[in-house]
Amino acid sequence: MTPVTDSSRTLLRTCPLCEAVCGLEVTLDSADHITAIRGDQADPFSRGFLCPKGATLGHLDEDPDRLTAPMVRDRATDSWRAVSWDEAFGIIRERLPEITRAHGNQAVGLYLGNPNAHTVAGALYVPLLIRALATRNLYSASTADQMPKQVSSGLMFGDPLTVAVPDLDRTDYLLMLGANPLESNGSLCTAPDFPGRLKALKQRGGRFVVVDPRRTRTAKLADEHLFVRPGSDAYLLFGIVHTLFAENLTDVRVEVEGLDEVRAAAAEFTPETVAARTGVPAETVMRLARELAAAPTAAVYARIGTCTAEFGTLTQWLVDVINVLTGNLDSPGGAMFPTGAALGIVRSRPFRTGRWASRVRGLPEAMGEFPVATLADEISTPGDGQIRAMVTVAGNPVLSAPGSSRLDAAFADLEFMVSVDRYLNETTRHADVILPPPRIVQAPHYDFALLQFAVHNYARYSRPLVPLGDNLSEAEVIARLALAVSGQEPTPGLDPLTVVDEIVIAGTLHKAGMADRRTELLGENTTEQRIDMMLKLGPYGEWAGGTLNLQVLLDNPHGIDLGPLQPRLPGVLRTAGRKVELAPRQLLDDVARLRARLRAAAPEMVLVGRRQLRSNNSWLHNVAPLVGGSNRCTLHMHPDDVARFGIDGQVVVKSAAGTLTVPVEATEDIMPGVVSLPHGWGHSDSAQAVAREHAGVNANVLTDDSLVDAPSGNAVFNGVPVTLTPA
Ligand SMILES: Nc1nc2c(c(=O)[nH]1)N[C@H]1C(S)=C(S)[C@@H](COP(=O)(O)OP(=O)(O)OC[C@H]3O[C@@H](n4cnc5c(=O)[nH]c(N)nc54)[C@H](O)[C@@H]3O)O[C@H]1N2
Ligand SMILES: Nc1nc2c(c(=O)[nH]1)N[C@H]1C(S)=C(S)[C@@H](COP(=O)(O)OP(=O)(O)OC[C@H]3O[C@@H](n4cnc5c(=O)[nH]c(N)nc54)[C@H](O)[C@@H]3O)O[C@H]1N2
Ligand code: SF4
Ligand SMILES: [Mo]
Repeated sequence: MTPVTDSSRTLLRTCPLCEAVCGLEVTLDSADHITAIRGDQADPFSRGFLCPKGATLGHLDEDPDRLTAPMVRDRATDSWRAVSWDEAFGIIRERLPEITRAHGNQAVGLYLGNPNAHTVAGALYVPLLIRALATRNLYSASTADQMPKQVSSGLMFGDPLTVAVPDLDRTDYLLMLGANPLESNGSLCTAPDFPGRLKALKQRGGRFVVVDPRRTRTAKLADEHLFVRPGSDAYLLFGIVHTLFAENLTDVRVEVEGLDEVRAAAAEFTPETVAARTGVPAETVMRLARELAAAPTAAVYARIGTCTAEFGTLTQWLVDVINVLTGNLDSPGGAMFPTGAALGIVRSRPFRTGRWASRVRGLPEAMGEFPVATLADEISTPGDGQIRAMVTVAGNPVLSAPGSSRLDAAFADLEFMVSVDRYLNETTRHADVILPPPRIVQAPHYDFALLQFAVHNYARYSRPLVPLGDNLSEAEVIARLALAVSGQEPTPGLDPLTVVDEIVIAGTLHKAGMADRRTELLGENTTEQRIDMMLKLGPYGEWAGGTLNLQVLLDNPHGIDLGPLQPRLPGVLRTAGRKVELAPRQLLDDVARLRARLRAAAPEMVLVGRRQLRSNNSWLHNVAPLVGGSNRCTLHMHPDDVARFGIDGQVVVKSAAGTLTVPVEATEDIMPGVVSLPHGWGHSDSAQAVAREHAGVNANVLTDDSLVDAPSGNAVFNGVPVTLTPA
């Protein structure tokens, strides 16, 4: 341990970089520089776990390329200058409302990127910006990620936020498809030290099977790894469902609607039929079904590899169908619904999609959003409702969205763009104004979203470790941006944040019948008072018969253990009949699309993605200790394919959407016929010095934005047909 002297201090905070929500011990010197980061041993959930990204948060903080003042671009010279906050908001107030006055609200698009799921500003203040813009042109990383899970959960359970997660610490059998938590640290399954939890599963005698076209580090840890043809997981899972019915292995323990319809839908997907398409032998499919049925407890878990695919929603649906059929939904050791501590949105009507459709391609909305795969269409296609201005918050869609060359070109044609971001990067270079959030250590932290998906109920709040100084909090940036896009000036003497917080607090208390308790809310500012209110009204809250409030979390800065996951059916259901909808009409209809593709000729070579431990989507490549070594942008390819195509060093990869030249890394750990390229690279023109040196190529030049998973509109990143030629 470094001794804590007068000039240095060690403080606690949650890591905001990924879904594992690890507790950190951050040592700061007298000038508030981060001098050391360790895992917080006393955090009851993460128990000291730390990965290389969390450990290098100090380097990110000291990055000389990180923006520390608002930036404005001169379009004529394409040059940037730092300006005051007042000047930055003044420009926005002048330019953006002019565009909506002339062309209507739809003329402004909003893209919300991944880090919004990790910030208080994203959770509590971005909704204000959404309301201020009042546009249907709302896009986010969700449709490049987990929308299939949300749509299937919404249709089955009535609420898209009611997502079942594997009860990782108690299950006897885990079937994992398309996830690699040894690199990603887990997703839609908040579990710090996911690797340690998987080892514990094995140590207690459990079994763990991985299905992935690559033999990943996770697959190597597993008891069994099965190669699967990319994009074919829905067939594999249907084969399991078929077997469960055919061999009378079902044991449904929750109230469901639609059991017969599922049986009928699965009838044609026999293990033999699906084997040719998936590459998984029929006997193996049947054995998986028998093992899942026989295990005392079991959970099926499928993540990004299966979501960002042509049949993402059907796959996610079948995951929970199997969890139901084997008696494991909502049961300890199975797939369970976590209970987060903060009051969530209470949905009164069952979830549905397609309440409106996108202008150009007629794609249905889901959760109020259009697919990011059609953002370029909406900017580039003239007509009434065309997007002419964009706001991006914490996103880099020029690297992360499918068919991103089109998006890059479309952004260049915008009349005006504002980005809230830490960096000048591939996306924000198109902005007229960039508004930077403060240092991570200057932000408060509570995981509103991620703790709803945690494998153990838990809560932790961190106050800012360092005062804001001249910076604005990201909450205030968003609140002032919301005013500016409406053409409003802040009222002198009134803090815009306080104004919006008071409105939210009054509305929430009124709805809860607690209007007279405003003065009881604790906290240093109105943001904290909102958090106190959400905790008090939440399931463990002081105002709901429990004991939780902000003070309890402040008194327990390592976080508090709220116990193992508990059964929550039927209370958590929001379906019309308050039963699990096992066969939603919309999904049964989509089975026709799946059936039609069963016998389609398979492309010779297909592309999938992969994540790297020391990367974070598109934005940690400027942190020197993280890049290099194994963290490089290379195309993984089986040695037989390398030899067959006569490739030596570099290869030209061509898809329907674009062409890239990339270095090849031959590895036995990938299926023949499949190549893998990580996303988030492609920094050759970057303003960030380190990232530019480790540029790599943008995988999304190859992905095709004309293709989406029909029910959710989700992007298709895996199973992209490609051709390969030696460079
Ligand atoms: N081919 C392919 N493409 C993919 C994927 C894939 O597997 N394959 N995965 C998809 C997935 S799952 C996701 S989630 C998306 C992610 O894609 P995006 O939503 O575009 O998110 P990031 O690439 O993580 O970019 C985050 C941006 O936020 C900025 N930032 C970081 N912290 C903060 C902050 O605190 N506040 C603000 N305002 N900005 C911040 C960073 O500088 C960066 O510009 O990519 C998707 N794209
Ligand atoms: N280090 C690191 N951690 C991260 C991120 C990061 O960029 N870097 N990103 C974060 C984000 S935004 C997310 S959403 C999560 C995602 O977390 P995970 O879901 O664990 O994502 P990956 O590690 O990409 O693992 C996906 C796996 O799916 C496999 N796959 C590809 N196609 C198919 C297919 O058709 N079927 C099957 N069965 N498998 C397939 C790939 O080979 C890969 O091994 O990770 C988060 N954590
Ligand atoms: S696993 Fe995720 S939350 Fe934990 S230290 Fe690493 S980046 Fe941070
Ligand atoms: Mo993601």
